[in-house]
Amino acid sequence: MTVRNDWTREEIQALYEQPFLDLVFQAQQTHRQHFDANTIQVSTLLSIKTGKCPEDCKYCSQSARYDSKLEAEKRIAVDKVIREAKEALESGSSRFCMGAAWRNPHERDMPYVLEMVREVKALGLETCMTLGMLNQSQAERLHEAGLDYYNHNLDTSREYYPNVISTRTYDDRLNTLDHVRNAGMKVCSGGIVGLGENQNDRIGLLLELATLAVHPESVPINMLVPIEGTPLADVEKLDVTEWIRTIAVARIIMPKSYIRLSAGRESLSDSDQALAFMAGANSLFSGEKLLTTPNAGDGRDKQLFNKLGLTAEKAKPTVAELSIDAMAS
Ligand code: SAM
Ligand code: DTB
Ligand code: SF4
Repeated sequence: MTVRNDWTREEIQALYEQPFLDLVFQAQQTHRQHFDANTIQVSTLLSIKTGKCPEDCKYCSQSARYDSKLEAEKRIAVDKVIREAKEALESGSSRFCMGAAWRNPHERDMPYVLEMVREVKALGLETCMTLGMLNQSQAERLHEAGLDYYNHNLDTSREYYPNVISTRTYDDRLNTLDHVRNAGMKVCSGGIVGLGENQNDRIGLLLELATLAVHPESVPINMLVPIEGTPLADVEKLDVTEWIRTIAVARIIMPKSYIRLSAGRESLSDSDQALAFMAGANSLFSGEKLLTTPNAGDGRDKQLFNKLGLTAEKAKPTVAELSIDAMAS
């Protein structure tokens, strides 16, 4: 089956509204055409600058505009990042994702983030960053330093977006994705469900992602983690089957992308997560913490992987390791 970038809203809606078991079955069939069904890509997240963010994303613990009681932390030192990355590698992660609560990186931050990328890459981990909006030159410098992925989410549909964020536009986000793509990096972009949006908005988000000129290689589907003090703290909890439907449709319409179980796993049962894997999810964040909120944790994930017979995708060997192998053979 070829990868399509011309999906229509009607097609996506028809997929989304199928009987649940038909949808999950179709997603699993698509999944098996492109991936090993029992291998999950595991990433670790680290917050490299926490809180006091000038943006007003209504879900976020890190926005300076809401009283979320979060303890802010200035940009952390490069050696601390390296220590955390080594631990992530030892615990079985293949990708290390560094996030900062910025609207965009300032030029004074660039030497530090570039150094972080170089050092983490040298450990043999894939590198990912999420630092807010990027201009073309910043994207190019990150790529040159060895950044593999840049995460920047569309978050929701174009129509619902103004209810969630007012300080940057939907087109600002698409421009950053263009800069990342033009610089030659892989794109990680997805969204959040459970923001109070309706089904049409979840379909709208999927439509935007699946009609990008090139699909994001990684598509995180976050489930809102309600944060006390933020405007979305008391939004009605979305039924978990809607999250699974969103994952399943993402799998069908972006068949070669990694679909990532992101925020929200901590509150889900093992069987909900198994259903998400059945629906084609094949990537997750490991560790006790996401950026600021608790995550499922390594112990629980190890049990889940054992119970379901899943294995973590191996980190790709570094260029240095490859040449040592070549010399030895
Ligand atoms: N500040 C950068 C930015 O927004 O571009 C990077 C970090 S930001 C925390 C990355 C993504 O995490 C957001 O786009 C959003 O999709 C997700 N996220 C943040 N807070 C969340 C929450 N409370 N529940 C679920 N997802 C959340
Ligand atoms: C993404 O889509 N989800 C991750 C990652 N990209 C950076 C972040 C989730 C954050 C959840 C809330 C928190 O821990 O602050
Ligand atoms: Fe800032 Fe990112 Fe949180 Fe928005 S999601 S408030 S940009 S840290």
